[in-house]
Amino acid sequence: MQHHILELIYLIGSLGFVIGLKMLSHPETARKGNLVAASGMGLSIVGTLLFYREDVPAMIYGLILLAMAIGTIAGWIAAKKVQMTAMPQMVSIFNGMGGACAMLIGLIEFDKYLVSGEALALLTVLGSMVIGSVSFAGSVIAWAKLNGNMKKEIRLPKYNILNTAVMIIVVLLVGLIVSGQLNDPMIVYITCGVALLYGIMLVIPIGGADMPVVISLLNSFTGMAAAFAGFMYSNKIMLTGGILVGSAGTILTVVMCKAMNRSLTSVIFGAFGGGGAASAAGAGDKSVRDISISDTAVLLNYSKKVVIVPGYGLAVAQAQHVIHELETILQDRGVDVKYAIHPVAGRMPGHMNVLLAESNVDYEKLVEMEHINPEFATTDVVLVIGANDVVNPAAKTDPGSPIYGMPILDVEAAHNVIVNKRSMSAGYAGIDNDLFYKPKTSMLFGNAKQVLTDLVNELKSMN
Ligand code: TAP
Repeated sequence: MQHHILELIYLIGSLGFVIGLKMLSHPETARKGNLVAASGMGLSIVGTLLFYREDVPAMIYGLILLAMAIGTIAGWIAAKKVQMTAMPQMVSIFNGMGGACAMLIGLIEFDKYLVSGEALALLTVLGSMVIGSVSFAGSVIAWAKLNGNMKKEIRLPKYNILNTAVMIIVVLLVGLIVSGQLNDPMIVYITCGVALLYGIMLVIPIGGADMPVVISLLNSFTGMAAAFAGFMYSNKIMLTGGILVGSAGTILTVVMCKAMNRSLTSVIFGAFGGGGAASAAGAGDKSVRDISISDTAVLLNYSKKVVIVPGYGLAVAQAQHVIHELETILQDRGVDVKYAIHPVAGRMPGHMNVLLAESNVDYEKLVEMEHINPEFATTDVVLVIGANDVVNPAAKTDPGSPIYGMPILDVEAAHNVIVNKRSMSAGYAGIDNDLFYKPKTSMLFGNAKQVLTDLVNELKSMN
């Protein structure tokens, strides 16, 4: 009877995951979707504690509850405190925790199968341990890089050959253990160590603009590791959750690669995109044209169509509310205002959507890159706020550029381009941007929040 109740709970939990995931695909339902999926997980955890086995000593329950309390409090505080701009590193470290769980499960469970020599069971245990280790170590490195703790590019000579060799060693070791040719527990620990090393080596050379792809790839690894663990325990909710995370992560990886026009192999083995500040100093004697707040306000006020391009700087400045105010003022004066959303603007997938949703910008006004690009030719003013790489023409014109091939927002086609940023500093890819020196471009220097506030006040005074 207990078993059937648990099966039913797992079914409801799995449905929660699927429905939640579906709801996450639209900004309007995403918040609720997260809650639905979390409730499915909560229900499954409670169900497991109540109905999984009867012979568990009270002390073990005590330990489980203690671990859950510590994890819940730590997760709650971290999620409450995190700045929107630090979200990618938090996602990365949380993902790493999932990988660490799968690794520990493998380490705890392997010896009984090592003794019995069941090949399939051993394969699932080691699958969970190895993939979990790669995901854990890789996520910690990704966190350190995104958090600015690891600024120096470390790239060993012939690193791609080295990495491939380490990966082959891991696969060989797993093969030898599963086939029964090696059955010393020490070999399993060594395999785990080499898998951890591989995780570190995989992420260390990957730079700059390729980080989002790596994070979603590591996400899919954690999902796969959890699915292996679910298979090993014959636990349906773990299996379903793992498969969903694994496949969602894989799809996101493919989508991100497409958005940046990069193949997954070139992300993993190509290791460009870091760029540092290498070519940021390429400005030479080119000059830019400044524009004042009042001239910008006049230009905007008498436009028919304005497209706002939000970027990472908008998030840093926390200027999402004031940009919405600017949009509303212009809209009320009969100007057609839209936002151009680049898939990798900001520092995480959907960053601009989340940011603008916070200030209640109408979702209909957020237009994806492929739909807004043909509209720039009929746009009077493009207002670029804290965006840089996503409007850099080098992606189309300079084969030597680290972002060459990445689709960009074709703002140059508009009649006027006004770029707001604080200085001539480079963006994430560390490269100079020719757009700033084009005859149609004017620079509106300053912190995005201050500049937009001044613009709003100027527009109000023009009434
Ligand atoms: P970036 O190219 O990083 O440029 C942001 C610009 O904002 C900077 O040039 C900076 O110039 C300006 N800025 C910073 N703080 C500002 C402030 N307070 N007020 C006004 N401007 C400010 O941003 P982007 O165009 O959004 O491109 C995103 C980049 O990040 C891409 O290269 C992408 O591949 C990468 N990336 C994306 C993701 C995801 S998934 N979205 C994740 C990791 C990396 P100043 O310093 O001169 O102000």
